[in-house]
Amino acid sequence: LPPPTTVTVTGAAGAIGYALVFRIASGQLLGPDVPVRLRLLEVPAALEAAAGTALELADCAFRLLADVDVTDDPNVAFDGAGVALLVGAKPRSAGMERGDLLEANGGIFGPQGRAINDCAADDVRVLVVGNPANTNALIAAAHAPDIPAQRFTALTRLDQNRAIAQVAEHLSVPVTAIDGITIWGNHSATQFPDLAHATVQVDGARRPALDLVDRAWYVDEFIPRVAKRGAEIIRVRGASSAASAANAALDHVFDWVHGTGGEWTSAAVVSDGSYGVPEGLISSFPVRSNGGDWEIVQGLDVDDFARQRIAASVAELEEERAAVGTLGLL
Ligand code: NAX
Repeated sequence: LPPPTTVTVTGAAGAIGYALVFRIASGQLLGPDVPVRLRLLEVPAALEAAAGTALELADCAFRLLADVDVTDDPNVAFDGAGVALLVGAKPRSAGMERGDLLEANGGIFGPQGRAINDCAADDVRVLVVGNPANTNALIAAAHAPDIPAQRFTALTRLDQNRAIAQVAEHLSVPVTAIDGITIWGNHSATQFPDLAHATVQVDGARRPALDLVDRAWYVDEFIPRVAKRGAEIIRVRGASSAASAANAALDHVFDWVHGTGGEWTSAAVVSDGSYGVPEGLISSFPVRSNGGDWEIVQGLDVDDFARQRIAASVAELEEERAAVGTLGLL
């Protein structure tokens, strides 16, 4: 077996963290032949709970788990990290303005970005899950000048997986029949789940998804349902998505590390100006990985409908960037 890869999980005592770390230790993040060293970062008040999770990790006797450290010091947590999963964030509390939320998270993601810059492996892969994920990733990247911004990404794979599941259910086909869905923009209710390039395998033929569904279903049901699925889960389950978010984080990193082959998926990555998204914003795109960096899929036709939807979500990202810029967080 190769030497272990250090995987840092922040917010490890939280709901997503608990759904994540056992699967990482069992090999579902990096593959069945890659040992991992887990570093769990928590706030002081949750260190004891994270230590309890570490006891349970030991009790699994995972073949691939080299060791587990629990700490509240970002410099210790990110030391040598090859993968950093930034899950811990400040949730929006009652009466909190968006500016307050951005500022509170800037206080987390700025110092963590700095610690990643100073301590992580040169080729670290960073995935931000904690909301507002895109802008938190932007803040972390801004504090890590020595690490290419391409190494900082945010999670929209859960939205992608939700979109696939909705189409599969609507058309009564297996999820494996569906290809070419894209999530554009912000991981928020303004996101655009795009079916324009999606295809579905039916009766041995690959057909455009938009030939198989009504326009009204696409625009009035599918798009809002995917964009607001997080709220639906909270309403029905009584708690926010945790296992599905952890699962999507595993998918994101697994594909980034192992490559996507010909298919594309969605991830929020730093814009190079593609599709009119201002350079430097961390926005969701159709992406492929060759096992090294994510690459934005080029040359897709974007019609007026899609252009407007993408622009609306990107406008929100620009507002968030301007707000954190004004707060001195970039
Ligand atoms: P929990 O509140 O269960 O856990 C968060 C944990 O983070 C807590 O244990 C807390 O102590 C810790 N934490 C807070 N500040 C920290 C810091 N500075 N350093 C280290 N740890 C810190 O939330 P959970 O349900 O696990 O969700 C975590 C985040 O994921 C939230 O921001 C949530 O909004 C976001 N989500 C993102 C999704 C996505 O697709 N991008 C979907 C699911 C989820 O809503």
